[in-house]
Amino acid sequence: MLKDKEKFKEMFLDRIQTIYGVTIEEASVTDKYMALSSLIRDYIYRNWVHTHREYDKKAERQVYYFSVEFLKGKPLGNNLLNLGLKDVCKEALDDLGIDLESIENIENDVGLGNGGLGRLGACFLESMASLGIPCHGCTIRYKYGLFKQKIIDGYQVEVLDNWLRNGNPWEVRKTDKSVEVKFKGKVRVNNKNGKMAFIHEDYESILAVPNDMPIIGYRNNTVNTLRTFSAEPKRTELDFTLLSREEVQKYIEYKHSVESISEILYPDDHNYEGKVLRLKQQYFLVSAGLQTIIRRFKKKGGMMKNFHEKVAIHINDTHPTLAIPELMRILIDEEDIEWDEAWYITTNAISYTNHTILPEALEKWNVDMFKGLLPRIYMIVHEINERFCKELWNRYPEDWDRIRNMAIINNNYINMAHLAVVGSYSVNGVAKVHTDILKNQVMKNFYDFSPYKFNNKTNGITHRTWLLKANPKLSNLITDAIGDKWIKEPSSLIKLTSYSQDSSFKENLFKVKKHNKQILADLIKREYNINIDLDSIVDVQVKRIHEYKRQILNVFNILNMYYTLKDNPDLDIPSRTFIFGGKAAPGYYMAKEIIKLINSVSYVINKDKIIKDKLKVIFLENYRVSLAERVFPASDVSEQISTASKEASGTGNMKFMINGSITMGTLDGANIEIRDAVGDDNFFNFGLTVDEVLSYYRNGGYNSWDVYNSDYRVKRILDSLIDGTLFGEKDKFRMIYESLLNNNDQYFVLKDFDDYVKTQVKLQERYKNKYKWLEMCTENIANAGKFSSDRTVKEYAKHIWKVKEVQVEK
Ligand code: 26W
Repeated sequence: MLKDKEKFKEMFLDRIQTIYGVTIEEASVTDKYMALSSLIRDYIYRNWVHTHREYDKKAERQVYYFSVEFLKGKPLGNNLLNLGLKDVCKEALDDLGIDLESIENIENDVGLGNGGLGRLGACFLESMASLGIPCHGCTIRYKYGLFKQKIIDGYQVEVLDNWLRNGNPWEVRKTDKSVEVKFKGKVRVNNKNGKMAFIHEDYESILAVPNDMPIIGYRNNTVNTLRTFSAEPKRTELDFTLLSREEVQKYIEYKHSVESISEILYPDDHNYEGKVLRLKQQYFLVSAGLQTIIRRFKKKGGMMKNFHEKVAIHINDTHPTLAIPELMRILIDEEDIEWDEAWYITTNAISYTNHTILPEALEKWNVDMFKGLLPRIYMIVHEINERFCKELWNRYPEDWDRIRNMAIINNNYINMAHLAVVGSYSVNGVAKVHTDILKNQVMKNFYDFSPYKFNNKTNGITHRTWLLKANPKLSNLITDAIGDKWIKEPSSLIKLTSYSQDSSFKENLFKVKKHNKQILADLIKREYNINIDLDSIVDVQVKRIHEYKRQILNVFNILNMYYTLKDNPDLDIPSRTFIFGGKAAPGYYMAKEIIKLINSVSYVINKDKIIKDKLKVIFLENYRVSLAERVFPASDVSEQISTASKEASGTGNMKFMINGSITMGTLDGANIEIRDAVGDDNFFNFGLTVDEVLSYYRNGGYNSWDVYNSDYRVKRILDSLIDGTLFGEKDKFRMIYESLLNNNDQYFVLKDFDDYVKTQVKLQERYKNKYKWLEMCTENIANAGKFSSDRTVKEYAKHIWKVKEVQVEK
C-alpha cells in the first residue's frame, strides 16, 4: 500500500497527527523522521514475522552471527532502498513540501562499532538478508556507540555518542524474551548417584533484554533480525517505601553496576586491555544470545543432541569466544549431557573468524580475574585445556615447548584465540595472504595439528550500500550501460570492461565523478571554509588512525610535494586535494599526535600562496559510515598503504574500487587480490612485500638512520618536525621523530618512502591522460563484483555454515 504515492502521503500525515499529535506545519524534523521510520517499520512487520516462519519451515540450519560490533550507519535510506520505496517516498514528501534528505540527515548513525570488523558485520547482514540466508545478528545494545570526534585546535576530542536520545524507531523491545545472566558467586559440586552436578550459588543476577532491529533484504520480502541485548536490573518493582536507606543505596549501586555492562562500546581497535567490564560484556552477550537461541530451538521441538545440525554459531573475532564454554555449560549443567557429547555438539556448532595478527590485539584474560567473575565457566575452560593438552601429548610426546606454546591456559592467562581454534570446526582468515600468515606463522602449530579447520574467506562489502545507495549517479550510468542485473548479481559488473574504450561512457563517468566531487566540495566549504579545485586529483585516506596504516607515510609524501613546489612553484603537476579522516583510540597517544600532525600540515599548506593552490590538505572531522558515503564516490585515489603483513584485509579499499578510484597500495591484505583482479596496469603498487617485511622482522629490523643520512628529502622532512621551521615550535612532533629514528621505524615508513614517492609521481603522470585514467576507473568498477559481500557470505554459507538460501514468498 505504501507503493502508492497518495496512500503514502495519507498514512504519513495520519501518523504525524495521531502519534505525534501535531499538524504537518507544527511537526519538527525529528517528528517527521520518527513518523516516517515507524511507518516503514510497521509496513515491514508482516514480512518480518513471515520470514522467520518460513525459515522455521524451510531452513535446515540457521546462522547466528555473534559480534560485539555492528557498524550500521543510518538505517532509513538503506531500508527505503531495499524495500523499493525510495522514489515513492521522495515524491510523496516532495508533494508535502518536505525534503527527504533533510530527514535522512537528522537520523543518528548506528555507530555500534569501531571500524573494519564492525562494518564487515553490517555488510554481511545486508548481504545475507538480500540473498535469503537465514541469519540473525547478535550484539550488545550499547547506550553510547563509538565516540563522536571533535577537532579542537588540531587535536581530537571525544564526545559521547548519545544515539538513543530521541529513541530508536527501528527497534522492537522483547521484554518477554528476556533471560538471566549470572556473574560471580561460587560453584558447589554435588555428587548425585555417582554423577557430579555443579551448582552455581550466591551469584549476581542480571537481566538481558532483547531489542530486535530489522535487516531488510533487497526487494525479496525477506526481513532478518539484528538482536541487541541491554543489561537491566532484575528487580524493578521494588517498593522503596519499605526499604531502609542502606537497602535503597545498595539497590542503586547494584542498578548502576548492572547497567554499566551495556553502557558503552570500548573505543579500541587493535589494542587489547584486560578490563573486567569488557569481559563482563563478552560473557553477557554470549550467555544471553545462546539462551534465547536455545529457548527458541526447544520451543520449536528441537532436541539438544541435534543442536549443531540446526544451528551454526559464528564468532566474529575472539570477542564472543566464551560462546564455547557457555554452550558446554548449558549442555552439561542444564541439559544433563555428558562431556564428550557436549563437546561434539559445541565443536560442530561453532566457527570462528580471525581479523588481525597484531600481537597487541590478541585477547588474553588473567586467570584470577576470570575465575572471580565466571567461576563455572573457568572450570570448563580449565577442563577443555586439560583435555586438549593430553591430546597434544599423545600426538607430540614430550614436546613440551610445543604443548606450552599451544595451551589455552599458560602463565596464568587464558589465550582466547587458542580457545577459539580448539573449540570450533572452522577457522578462517579474511584475505588470502592473511590466511597464509595464519597457517604458516601465527597459528602454524594449530594448522599442523588440525589443517582441515583452516580456510580463507576474502572479505567483501555490500555494493548496494556502497554503490547503489552512496553513488546513485554512477549506479544509473552503469545500469544504462549494462542493465540492472548487477544489483542482485554483482559479478555482472564485469560487462563494463567492454566500455573501458568507449569514449562517451568515459565522458559520462568523468561527469559523474565531477558531480560527486562537487557534493563533497560543498560539504568541505560549508564545514571548513576551504575551497577545493574540482579538477584536482582527490586523494583519500579514510580509516582508523594507526601507525601500521601509515598515515605518516602519506603526510611525508605531501610534505615532499610541498617542498618540491616551494622550490619550483611552476612545476607542471596536476593539483591535488589530500583528504584524511579517521578516529584515534582515546588512549592511543601516538595516533592522536598523527591527527595533530595532519591538521598542522593542513594549516601550513592551505594558507601558503606560493604553491598556487596546487595542494590542499583536509582532515574530515568525525569520520563515520554516513560521511564515508559522501567520500568514496568523490575520490580519485585510494590510499591503502599499510606495512605489508599488517592489514588483515581492509575493506575500504573495496569501497573505493567499486566507486571507480584507483588504489595506491602495498601488497597487503585484500590489496593483493584487488591488483590480481584489475591487473598491474590499473593499480599503483609500491613498497616492501610481506615476505620482505617478515624477513626484516626475523633479522631485527633495519636501520632507519641510514635512510635519514642518505636521503636529503627524508632528512628535511624529519628535521622540520622538530626544528620549528615548519610549525613554529621546536620539538612539536618529537614523538613521531623519535619513533621513526630512535625506535627504528617499526612500520618501515622511511624504508618505503622512496618507492612511494616514485609511484605517486607515476600516478600524477598517468592522470594527465584523461582517457587512460578513465579506462582504469572503468576496469576497477568492472572487476569489483567479486569484492561484494554477496560473494563472501555465499562462501561462508556453502563451505562453513552449510546453510541454504530460502526464498520468502509474498
Ligand atoms: C580487543 C581490542 C580489539 C578490538 C577490535 C582488537 C581487535 C579488534 C578488531 C579485530 C580490529 C579490526 O577491526 N580488524 C579489521 O578487520 C577487518 C575486517 O575483517 C579487516 O578488513 C581489517 O584489515 C582488520 O584490521
